[in-house]
Amino acid sequence: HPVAYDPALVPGSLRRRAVRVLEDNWTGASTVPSRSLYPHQWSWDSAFIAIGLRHLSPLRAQTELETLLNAQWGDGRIPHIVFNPSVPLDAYFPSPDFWRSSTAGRTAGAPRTVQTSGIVQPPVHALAAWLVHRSDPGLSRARGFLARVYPRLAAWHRYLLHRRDLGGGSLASVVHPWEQGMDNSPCWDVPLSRVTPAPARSFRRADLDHGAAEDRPTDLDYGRYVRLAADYRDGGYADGPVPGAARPASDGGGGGSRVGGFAVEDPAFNALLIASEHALADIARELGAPGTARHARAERLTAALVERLWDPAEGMFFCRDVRGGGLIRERSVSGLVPLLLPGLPRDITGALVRTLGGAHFGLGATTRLVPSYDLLGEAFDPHRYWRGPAWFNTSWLLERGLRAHGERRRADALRRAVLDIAGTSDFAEYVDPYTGEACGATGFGWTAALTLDLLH
Ligand code: 9YW
Repeated sequence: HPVAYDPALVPGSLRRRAVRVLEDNWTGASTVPSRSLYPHQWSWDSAFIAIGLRHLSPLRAQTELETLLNAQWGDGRIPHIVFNPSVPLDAYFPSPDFWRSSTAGRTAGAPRTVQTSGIVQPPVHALAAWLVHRSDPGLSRARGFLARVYPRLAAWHRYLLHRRDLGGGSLASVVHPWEQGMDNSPCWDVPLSRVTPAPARSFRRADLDHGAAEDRPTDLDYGRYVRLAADYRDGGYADGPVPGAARPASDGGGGGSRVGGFAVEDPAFNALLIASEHALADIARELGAPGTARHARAERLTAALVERLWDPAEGMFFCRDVRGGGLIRERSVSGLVPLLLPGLPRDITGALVRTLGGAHFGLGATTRLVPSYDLLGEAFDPHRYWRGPAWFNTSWLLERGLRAHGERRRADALRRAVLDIAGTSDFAEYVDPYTGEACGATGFGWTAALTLDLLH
């Protein structure tokens, strides 16, 4: 039931409308994902937004990333939210008084002057910085952009590769579903079931003021998100083994970490880290240092990703539940995102392309954008957030992956679908994967930004 492209539904040029969304969401130093739902700066949103902004204003694209990096913690982490102090506390939950970064995060080096969350989001930033540089190398060199961001991005990767290797197999773990960016993915159902939810009375969800309840995560999900985040905060946002406790076992069955019951190695999070490590190598070379060691590390990480998360029988990557042990056999779009990586063996890229077009994701057959979750999965719901709807950032990543591996026809079709449906849905946050019907917020930042990128 793909949506036909109907230019009559698209007044004004698509480019002009996308630019308008980015203008409306610009705050002066960064861009909000959505004026209504998300009125602060989000980490991976800003990276995707910078990738689009570079076509509009390379200076603003650089500023977007610099603003985020100014909120980096001393231990290297880039927080998932940087709060805008002029937005009322009750506009978004969890607000700064929940995270208490400048006090609870002191040991981990949280900044004193800006309030942030204490968890992270996928590391798309070095990739974004490199693409932003390439859009206007003259301006970038004149402003010393790469020279300024390089040490910060290197510290960010160091944090993920050292402090977050909780499974002992070289990959980074996420310690909260919000860190992976696909908040209520069915992949988290089993690891989250071990978490005792915080009582519903102990917090107030601001998202339900702006979004339909049936499109959002449930109250039970939120109870568990709050418990995990509060425990992490109460432990001072410390990562890694508790002194004196057993080290995490390399089979992924370890305990011994200070963080709570949730630790997962996710394919998209790690694939983005690897793509960004390649970008960091390119940045190093541009700055006159050899990039070879970083490229080599990215290749080693690619091998670790395949060894720990690839399932040849299913033709896709799965998450690994570091606490419970073993792969989580839920088919999420996350398990296709590694197609982005240049160094994957051909049999793996071939299998990923087949899975993308097969019955579970239906791309080019029953769907035009990539659904966030298995169309045949028991938990599939075409409207509920990351449990089925199609999101534009993941389709953008897969469009790149298809193109990088010579799948031009499929890449062209996916590009066309992103542009059509972004326009007809008024730059929706996410859409029904069958009909393209808009869900969540409209005028969404990364949808507009990635539309601009694909128009160029
Ligand atoms: C929330 C801002 C963020 C995205 C996430 C998305 C959602 C925040 O919005 O999370 O309150 O649920 O899941 O990926 O960065 O756009």
